[in-house]
Order: sequence, then structure tokens, then C-alpha cells
Amino acid sequence: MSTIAVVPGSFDPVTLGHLDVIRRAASIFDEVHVLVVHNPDKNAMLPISERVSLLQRSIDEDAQTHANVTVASWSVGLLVDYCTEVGASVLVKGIRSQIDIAYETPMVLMNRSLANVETVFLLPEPGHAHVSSSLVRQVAALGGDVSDYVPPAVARYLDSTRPA
Ligand code: COD
Repeated sequence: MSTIAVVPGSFDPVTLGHLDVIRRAASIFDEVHVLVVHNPDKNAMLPISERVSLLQRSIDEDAQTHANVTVASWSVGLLVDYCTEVGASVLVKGIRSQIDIAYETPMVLMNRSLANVETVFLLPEPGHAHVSSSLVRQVAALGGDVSDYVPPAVARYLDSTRPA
């Protein structure tokens, strides 16, 4: 039986850290759904449709990402409801530090208890461990170069939206 994994996130915007985790998930699981989810604890920069579009373009342009990756969004109900709808049994979360583990652990236990969905933690290349969407947003807003931290499609998009 094939295993479907979901890689959820705000992806506001997708970074090279996210892409690293997506590639690793795609090399382990039969099918990977990258899912853009609204996080009510964060003030979003980009609408969900733009985040989906940037993710799709970044994955399409990435030679190392496998063909078993699809991009979707979910804005109603629990994350595990999406898993049930598509038959996914695994969530994949990227871990940068102990802080991420502490943040994710209660959700791991809740998602297992709600729907018997397990969570796998994957670590990115150490060079990507300091990258976060919020820092990328901050650097871009202050006029800095973010091209070392985001896929080319995101760098182009942020350049095109920079005030002249
Ligand atoms: N390297 C590796 N991993 C990274 C990096 C990096 N540089 N940057 C981010 N990540 C990981 C994060 O740790 C996270 O696992 C994932 O990538 C997504 O990160 P973000 O910042 O895009 O998204 P978040 O942290 O806002 O997560 C949003 C979720 C929707 C995943 C989260 O809020 C969630 O799981 N919500 C569950 C909603 C729900 O159903 N709740 C009830 C039961 S728990």
C-alpha cells in the first residue's frame, strides 16, 4: 500500500529550508502533498493563493524535487481532516532547533489522538537551519537581498513587488 504524507505550513513565503524538507519527504514517501494552511497565530504577508502559486512554481523549477509532489491549500477544519480526506497517514514537519520540537510536540500528540495520524520530523541541511519565512519577510521589507534563502521564483516575485 502506498503511503501519502502531508507537509503542512504557512509558507509565507516558501524558503529553501521548506524546499529541503519537501525534497527529503518526496524521497521517502510515495506521495507528498504540500499543504498551505492558515496559521491564525501569524499575520500573513501573502494571500494563500499567492503562496500556493509560489510553491508550485518553486517545485516545478526545482530539478531535485520529485514528480510525486502536489501542492494544495486547506482553510476549513483541522489539518487531520485534510489527511483523512486524501488518505494521508503521515505529517512531515521540518525541525530547525529544540524550539521547533517543543512547539510541534503537543500537535504531534493531538493529531495522533484525533485521527491516528503520525508525524515525522526531518532536519534540513544545517545551512538552512537559520532560515524562516518571517526573517525573509523582514529582510525583504527592509530592502535586503533574500536570494540565498528562497527559491528563485520567490526571489523574482519579491523583487517585482519591491517599491521603485
Ligand atoms: N528548515 C526546516 N524546516 C523549516 C524551516 C527551515 N528553514 N522553516 C520552517 N520549517 C518548518 C517548520 O518547523 C514547520 O514544520 C514547517 O516548516 C512550516 O513552517 P511555516 O513557518 O511555514 O508554518 P507554521 O509554523 O506557521 O505552521 C503552520 C501549520 C499549519 C503547519 C501549523 O500551524 C499546524 O500544524 N497547525 C495545525 C492546525 C490544527 O489542525 N490544529 C489542531 C490540532 S494540533
